[in-house]
Amino acid sequence: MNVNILGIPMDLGAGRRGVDMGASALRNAHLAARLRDLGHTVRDLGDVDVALPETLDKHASAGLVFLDPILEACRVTAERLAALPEDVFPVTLGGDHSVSMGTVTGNALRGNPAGTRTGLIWVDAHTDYNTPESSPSGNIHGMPVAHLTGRGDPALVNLGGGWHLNPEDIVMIGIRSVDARERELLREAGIQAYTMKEVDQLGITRITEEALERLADVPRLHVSFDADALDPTVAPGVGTPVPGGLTYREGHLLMELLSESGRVNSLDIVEVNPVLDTRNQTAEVMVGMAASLLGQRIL
Ligand code: B3U
Ligand code: MN
Ligand code: MN
Repeated sequence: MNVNILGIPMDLGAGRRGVDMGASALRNAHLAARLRDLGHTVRDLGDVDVALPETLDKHASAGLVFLDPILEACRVTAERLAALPEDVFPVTLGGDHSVSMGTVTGNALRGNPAGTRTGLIWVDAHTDYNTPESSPSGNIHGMPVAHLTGRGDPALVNLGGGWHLNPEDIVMIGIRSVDARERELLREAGIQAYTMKEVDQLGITRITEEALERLADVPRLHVSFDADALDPTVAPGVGTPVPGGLTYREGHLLMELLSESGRVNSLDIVEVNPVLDTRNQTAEVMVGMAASLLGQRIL
C-alpha cells in the first residue's frame, strides 16, 4: 500500500501542554521504518503549520478555547488529505484529538468534494462528544465527534462543507470517562459506544465483529486511536490518563482484526504526550498498534 504520514503538532485543544510533540515522538519511534518493513511504500508529508500557544492570547470565545487557530489547522489538514490520490492510506499524527475534525473530514472528501459516507471507529477512554455548551472545560479535544456529526460551533461544523458523519456510522471502543451532559447527548444521537464494561463482558473479538457488521454498508472506514484508550500502565504518556483501559493485547487484537477485515482506509494516532511519558514508551506502543492495523503478523 501507499502510506502517507502527516503530522499535526497541535496541543491547543488539550488542557495541558505537550501533545504537540506527539508526532515527533512517533517518528522517533521509527513509525515509517516499521511500516516499510511490512512492505508498504511510505512517504512522510511533514507537518501542518500550527500556531504556538505562547504566541496567542488564551481566551475562550463562546465556550471554545483557541477556536480560531484550531479551526485553521483543521482546515489545512482536511485540505491536504482531500488532495491525496485515492489509493493512499493516510496515517495522521497528533496532536490532541481535535485534529480529527480535520482528518476525518479530509479523508471523507478525498476523491469526492461532496464527501463519501464514512464509518468512524473511535478508540478512546473518552467519547469526545461534548458541544461548546455541554463541555466542562472548553477544551476542543473533548468535542471533535460532536462537531463531525454537525453539532456545535458553526465554523467547525462547516469544515466539510455540507458533509457530516452519520451518528449510526460511529462505533466507540474503550470508553470509561463521560461527562453528565455528554452522556445525554450521546444517547440522543444513538451512537454505539462500547465501554470497558462491555470489553470485559464480551471481549474485543465480539466487539470488533459487531462493529464491522454495523458498518457493513459503509464504503470507507477511518480508525481514530487516542493513546489514552490503552491502560495508563501501557501508555503513561497521555494528558488525561484514566485507569482501567485496554491492555496491550486487547489493543493489538483490535488492530489485527480490523486489519484482517481489509476495510480500513485511514488512521489517526493522537494524544501521545512525550513530556509525561517514560522513555518514549507510549509512542513505541502506538507505533506497534499502527503496524498491527497495517498488516503486521506474528506468523
Ligand atoms: N470530557 C472532558 C475530558 C476529556 C475529553 N477528552 C479528553 N479529556 N482527553 C472534556 O474536557 O471534554
Ligand atoms: Mn480523544
Ligand atoms: Mn481520550
